[in-house]
Amino acid sequence: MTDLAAVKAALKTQAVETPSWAYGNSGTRFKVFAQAGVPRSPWEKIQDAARVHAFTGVAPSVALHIPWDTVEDYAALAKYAEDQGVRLGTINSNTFQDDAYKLGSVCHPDAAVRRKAVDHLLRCVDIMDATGSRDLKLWFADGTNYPGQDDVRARQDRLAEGLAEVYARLGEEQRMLLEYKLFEPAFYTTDVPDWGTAYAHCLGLGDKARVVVDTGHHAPGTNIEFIVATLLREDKLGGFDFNSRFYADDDLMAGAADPFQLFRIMYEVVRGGGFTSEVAFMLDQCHNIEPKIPAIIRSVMNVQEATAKALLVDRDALAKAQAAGDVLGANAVLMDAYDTDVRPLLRAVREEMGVDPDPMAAYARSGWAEKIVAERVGGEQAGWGA
Ligand code: PSV
Ligand code: MN
Ligand code: MN
Repeated sequence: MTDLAAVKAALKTQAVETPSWAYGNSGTRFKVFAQAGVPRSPWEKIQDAARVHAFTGVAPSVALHIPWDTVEDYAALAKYAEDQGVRLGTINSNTFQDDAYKLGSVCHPDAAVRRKAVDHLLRCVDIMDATGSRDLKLWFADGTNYPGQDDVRARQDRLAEGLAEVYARLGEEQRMLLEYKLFEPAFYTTDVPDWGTAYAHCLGLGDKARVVVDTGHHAPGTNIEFIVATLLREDKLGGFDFNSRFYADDDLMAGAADPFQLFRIMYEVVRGGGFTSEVAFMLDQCHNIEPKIPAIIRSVMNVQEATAKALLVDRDALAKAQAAGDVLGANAVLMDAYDTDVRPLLRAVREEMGVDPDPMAAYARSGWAEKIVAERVGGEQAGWGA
């Protein structure tokens, strides 16, 4: 039997971080479809993130992306976020948009380009000091397109050297989260293509370096929950970038493509003792054709639903069936939890938290969408590439 009160209590502590870039305009390499009312600055992105938290109760922080979210005074931005009811979370670095990075950033063959990239990462840690952020999330677009283009092994050495310099700059409470991605923009080799490479670098660096699992960054058919179980077992799982994929790095709403996979991942998190603040639950999504704020609210709710189902797994019954070699019985225990309609439970949890039981409807009624369309006119709209 699962303890329903404990499940509710756990759900109330969940925190899903939303990404500043999901609030801005984004698109594919073919077209960016501009939406009315989209934030024109980091300050306005924070306003929108605060709405997501207000209506869900479980999205208390917003991740920044530097330099997209450049401001003069980061402490003031942190204070502004607090006044809005959220806080600034993970700092994401960006070493992929300058011309200098055509052949890579921290793995580039030219030491001057590597210096520029590492300096940017160090600057990100300065920003973390000002914002009070715990985590620096590193994703590198580095790699090669053609066999022989560069020395693949030397690139690993350059990567290790750059990471070590940044790691040494971290404060006591700060962490480095290293994100892997199978391919894109590089197509032949990617310098951090998989969890094993990320794990090896993190292991070499030390306890403050952890792997981040972006659910969209694997080959089709990859058993992501196995990776999660392994990283948790090694105490090296730093967090997630949740999103959905059908084909590659699609960045669609979490839980939209494969809610069963999200449940299986969350089960391993719960099973592995990862349902703590040590594991950061983040979204990494782009809403190109759908309204952004409701899409982010929906994504947060999808993560909550997967979590609720994972918490509902009758672990005693599962352990018994597993120990008895009862294949079908064990599978049935897991499926019983997955097949539970957790929406009434989550409505009750929200009511107890003082949040509207139906966040989507509450947001629609709030008038925020109309207000930002009316007020946010003119200026540069901020988003991917801004
Ligand atoms: C690029 O693939 C990417 O989507 C990575 O997942 C990063 O986390 C994100 O961009 C932000 O840099
Ligand atoms: Mn990501
Ligand atoms: Mn990605």
